[in-house]
Amino acid sequence: MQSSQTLTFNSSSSSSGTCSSIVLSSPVLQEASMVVLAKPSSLNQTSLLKPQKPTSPYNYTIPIVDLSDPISCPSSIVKACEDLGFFKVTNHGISPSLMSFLESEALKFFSLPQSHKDTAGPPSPFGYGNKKIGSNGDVGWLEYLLFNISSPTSLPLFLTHPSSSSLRFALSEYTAAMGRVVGEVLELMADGLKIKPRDALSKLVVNEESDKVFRLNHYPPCPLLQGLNNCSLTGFGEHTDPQVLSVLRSNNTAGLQIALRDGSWVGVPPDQDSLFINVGDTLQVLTNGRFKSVRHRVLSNGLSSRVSMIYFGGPAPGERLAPLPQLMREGEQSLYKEFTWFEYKTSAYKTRLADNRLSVFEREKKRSEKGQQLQEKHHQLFV
Ligand SMILES: O=C(O)CCC(=O)C(=O)O
Repeated sequence: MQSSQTLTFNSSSSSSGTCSSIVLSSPVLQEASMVVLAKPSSLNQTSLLKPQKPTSPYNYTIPIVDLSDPISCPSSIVKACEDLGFFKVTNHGISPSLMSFLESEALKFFSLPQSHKDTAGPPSPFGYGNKKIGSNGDVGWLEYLLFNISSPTSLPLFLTHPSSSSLRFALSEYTAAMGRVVGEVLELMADGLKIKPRDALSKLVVNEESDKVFRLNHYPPCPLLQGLNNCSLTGFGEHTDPQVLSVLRSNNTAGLQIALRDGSWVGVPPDQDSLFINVGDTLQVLTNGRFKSVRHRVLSNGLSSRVSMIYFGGPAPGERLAPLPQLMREGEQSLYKEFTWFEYKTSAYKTRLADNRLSVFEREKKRSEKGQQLQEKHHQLFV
């Protein structure tokens, strides 16, 4: 039987990263089915580590797209999106000093007293959040800042304070640069897909009205986990990103994992000089399922702090989402009902992180085809 490992903490605790109780059962700790490392916490405990699907046994190489090589870029982007929905980008032109400037400004914020940080929250949905992700019961061992960067007027109040001017400046420079990266990657993707015009995809996310969101995540160390074998924490539970594309940069602390098509998980070796691109649900729809949004999660070993910054490129709220006609083969039917980005976001906010949010937008036809396939399989097996 697979060993179960559970870590619980008091999610109402005011100091971030404070484990009030750890409950573990691992191969090492089988005899003690419950090891309480600290005072049991109140009723408000949340399990952060559930038995996870095993990680892939073989060494998987994350596809790399070298943006300085315009000849191979378009096809390698398309291949990575078809195979995995995920790739690493090198030679992206973002200066390392800009990336580390924002990282250090983020860390300055996260090292402020908890009471101070709390004034920038709770995230509804934007602002400072601590352990709770969304409003449907998801939790993780992290704290974060979530920004709506579509309009300068929607920045949270604390950022307008003079003491936040460096963070504000770093954010504005970095997110502008990320907007350019998203636009460039989507144009190269259009080249690779051989669709015209070149901005067929990029125009969705670079408009004034496009829905651009930015997130700074801080996964603090958890000293209570140190020295415990085979134990890790759910920093951010498995999910897909709803938008078109997300661009992630992290410090050199590991933790990010992606799911392969067979459902197994592989760790993404951290690389603070590179950017990582996730295909989002919207791009899956635009390509009629040719690209799949990548399921990912963060598991941390609690030893060192991880900082990640993610730019989410989404369409304008009223944008109707449907497969691009340029990508449809003759007679090909859309796998999805038509919906707007606003409708999708509204629906996504009501779901849990791990839910397949696109399923309610899939067309009946697909379901009945699936049903037919199942019936045929059943027939072959039993008749
Ligand atoms: O922190 C990371 O590396 C990934 C976080 C993530 O997936 C998210 O914020 O949506």
